[in-house]
Amino acid sequence: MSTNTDLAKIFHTMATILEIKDENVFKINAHTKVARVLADLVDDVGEIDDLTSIGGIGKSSAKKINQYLQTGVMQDYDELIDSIPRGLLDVIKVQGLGPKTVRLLWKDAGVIDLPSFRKAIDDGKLDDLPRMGKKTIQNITESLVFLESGAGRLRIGVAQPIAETWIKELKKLDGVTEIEYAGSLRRGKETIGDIDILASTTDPETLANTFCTMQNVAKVQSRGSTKCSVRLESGLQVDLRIVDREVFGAALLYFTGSKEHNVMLRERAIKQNKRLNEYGLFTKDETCIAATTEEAIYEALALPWIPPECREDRGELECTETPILITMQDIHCDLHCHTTASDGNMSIETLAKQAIARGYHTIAVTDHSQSSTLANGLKPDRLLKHIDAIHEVNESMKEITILAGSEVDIHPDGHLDYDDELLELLDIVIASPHSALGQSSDVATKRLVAAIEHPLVHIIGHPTGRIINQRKGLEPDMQTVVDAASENLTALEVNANQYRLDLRDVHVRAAVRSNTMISVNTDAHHQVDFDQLQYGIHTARRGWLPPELCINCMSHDNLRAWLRRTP
Ligand code: DGT
Ligand code: CA
Ligand code: CA
Ligand code: ZN
Repeated sequence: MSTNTDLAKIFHTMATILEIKDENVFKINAHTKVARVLADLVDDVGEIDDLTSIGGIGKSSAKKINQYLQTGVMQDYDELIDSIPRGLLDVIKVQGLGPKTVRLLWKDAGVIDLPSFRKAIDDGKLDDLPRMGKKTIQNITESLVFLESGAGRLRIGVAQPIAETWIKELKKLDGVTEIEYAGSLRRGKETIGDIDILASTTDPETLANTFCTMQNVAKVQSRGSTKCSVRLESGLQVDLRIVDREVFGAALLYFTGSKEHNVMLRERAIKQNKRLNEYGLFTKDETCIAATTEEAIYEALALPWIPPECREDRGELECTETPILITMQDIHCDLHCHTTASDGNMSIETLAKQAIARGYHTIAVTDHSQSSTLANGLKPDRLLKHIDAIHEVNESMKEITILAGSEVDIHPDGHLDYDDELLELLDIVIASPHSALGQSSDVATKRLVAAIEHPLVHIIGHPTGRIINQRKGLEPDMQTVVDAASENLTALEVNANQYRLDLRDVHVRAAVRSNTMISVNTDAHHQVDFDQLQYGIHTARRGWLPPELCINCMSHDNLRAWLRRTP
């Protein structure tokens, strides 16, 4: 995509966000105008000396464009996309919804993303809203589930619910004995190219028929007795393979991938005078050694069963035992959550109740610090009152420990957004980068290390600040960051939000290798955000994280001791 189109899209998005936020109409129109001018521009915008010579582009827009051309980021844009629930940009892609309606849905019906939109519809919350007739709602419901995120690869948070719905539906059919999703989705990758479903059935005809006529199938690309492929209205492709029950394990292994992992397994088989394919593991004279389960095949290859998340040719064939990886059940607390004090929509009590419902022993309230003005960050006097309020609720709720914390901005030069005297009053301090995410790798490394070395910081929140499909974020030297964290007993976060997944899988792997503590948190702003934990767990498992290296897996007392640690 050319720079002109990129920039046009950015200005268009900024206009949309400003409109959702009900900002000044002149400001909105100015952004829309710049987007149009850029889209129509014949010359490459980078070649133009004085941008203000173009009609419709004023001084401030020119400044933003130049910043983007020089650094690859636009501060204003980054700040704006952080200033509303990110999922609203998905909601606005629903046919027929304008910014005004989206604002209404957000403010009056608590809609923040597609899942909460669906829930609001199901709960009948939209029935009372103006401009939301029964027919509109019906149309929305139909297109909603399959809405894509825009860029080529779908976020796991979009693909996984679709796959789960399909599996649940198809499982009900007579004759189906096995059905699972495979491919990158089973490996828990952060983005998904297409969905691969694998099944065994005594009635392939019914399964294929149902599969090809599922709701929102736009096109049946191929339909055979062993393989069907469909494309949804959103463009997403779903493949179904039907295999004999006896070889389900071999097929599951093959179609889970990754290709690289498969290649390594095949080579290993050859070295042992065997042959591996999607039908099983065979001897030279074609006798089947194993095929029904993955475990049996790995075992026959003298390997432990390898969890799907580790099947990426990242050293997994050297394992002598199945690596012990973190699971959802190992998580006993959430240490990064927001309330109405900054940009969340839950009260301290609601937050605590959510945590109790999940069986947690501890929840940390970590609202934004003063420099995050767009997120309604707390000035010192408000923070002091907030700390008291949190401690008060903590006293009143015996079932759970509520920690008074803060998500403190790490300034571009590495210093923190509050003084030490204030930080000392907090039970837990998360330090996160929110601004200047386009700075050079060197500066970014120094910035993060400075925060890591700060004696009052417990966790570095979403260390790179990347947003999947939207923003690259910082690119520090991760080994240096990880080593500093390990040395200073600072934990690095795996932010479980499906847009972030930050640290990402390979970073977690580096951290694990250096014995660095990790904290998997949801960064919940709304109740539904707690359900994103699964994506953080996938990412952590892809980084081979064992529960021992995750502070969220500690017992109540061990966590308290860890938080009070002196480095
Ligand atoms: P994606 O869909 O791009 O997110 O990634 P995958 O890993 O789901 O890849 P996909 O959908 O093309 O194929 C699913 C799995 O099938 C893949 O992980 C491994 C297996 N597979 C597909 N094509 C080949 C191939 O040519 N050779 C081998 N060894 N395996 C293959
Ligand atoms: Ca796939
Ligand atoms: Ca596929
Ligand atoms: Zn943050």
